[in-house]
Amino acid sequence: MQRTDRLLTLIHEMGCDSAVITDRANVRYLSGFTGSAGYLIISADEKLLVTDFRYTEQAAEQAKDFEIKDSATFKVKQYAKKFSYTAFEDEAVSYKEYLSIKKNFKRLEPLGGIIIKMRSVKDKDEIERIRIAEKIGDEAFIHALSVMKAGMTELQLAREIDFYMLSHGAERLSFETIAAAGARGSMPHATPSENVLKKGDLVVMDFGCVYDGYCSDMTRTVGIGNVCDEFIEAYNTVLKAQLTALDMIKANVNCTEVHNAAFDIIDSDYKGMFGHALGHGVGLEIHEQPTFSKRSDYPLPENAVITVEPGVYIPGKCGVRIEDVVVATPDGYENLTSSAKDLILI
Ligand SMILES: [Mn+2]
Repeated sequence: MQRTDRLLTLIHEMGCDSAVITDRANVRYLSGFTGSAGYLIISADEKLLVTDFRYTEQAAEQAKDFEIKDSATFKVKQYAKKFSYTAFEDEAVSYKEYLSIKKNFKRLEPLGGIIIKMRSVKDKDEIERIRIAEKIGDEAFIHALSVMKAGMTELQLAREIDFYMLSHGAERLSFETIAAAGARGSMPHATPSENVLKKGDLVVMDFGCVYDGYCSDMTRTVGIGNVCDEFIEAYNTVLKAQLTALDMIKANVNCTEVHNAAFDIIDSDYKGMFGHALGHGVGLEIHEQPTFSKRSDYPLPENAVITVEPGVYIPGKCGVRIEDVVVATPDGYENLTSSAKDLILI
């Protein structure tokens, strides 16, 4: 069934006869339109995409199932008179947007996480795009290994990874690349700095790119020269946690149980040093549903695409994180990340 038809079924169950969709990723998901301004009005009778002069031509090309309206001339309030209850994206509108929606539609009902939930299950085309994006990341990692050396800065390393991805098919980065060496690695989201890579450092690299709208995400941790036994032990603990979690993954496994399995392995040796969720969905956005966390007490949907990224963060010393992206299948998972995971020493 088409995505808009599935949405219609769900909003009818809520007692709504229409939906107004303003979130950019959701607009793209439902219509195919990639422009930065535009919203959808969906009902059983008609599917409209309202955008402005800059995008009307593009919208007509991309959103073939939608009738395109120019916001300069389209009278929303007039049009919306025929609706009784309209679902709106309570989790994705600003207060200003809310006021404008409220002015134009008679009665509103919150849509909640309905579209986010739809998006948590990927179709073949979506998985294929993430696969390509992840492959660009894998290749960027090989490139990073070839240029990494003591004396270069985190910023130089990050820009090498970025430029590689952007010049090998990526349309943009999924998020600002993380490259954190030595003690800076203990900040899970360290932004790259002028800090210089030194012999004995562990270097955490977390990066991803977007291919045809879909995000990739991966993390590897690499040693410069010989690293001390303490760091190697930390690395092996995180690797063990990741492999244990991966082993558990298949459709319908409880998401919190997967998180806890990895968490317990790290926390028993490194109390309080793995403080984030084990994984998050990826898709049109870098952080989507489902998640592997303390609070994700629900079954993992088949064809969810999700990261598995345990880490350990030892203040003043180092950080280790290893992250793959997998697709949940009935019997297990497909790993979309193919980079090596045994500790690499440069
Ligand atoms: Mn991630």
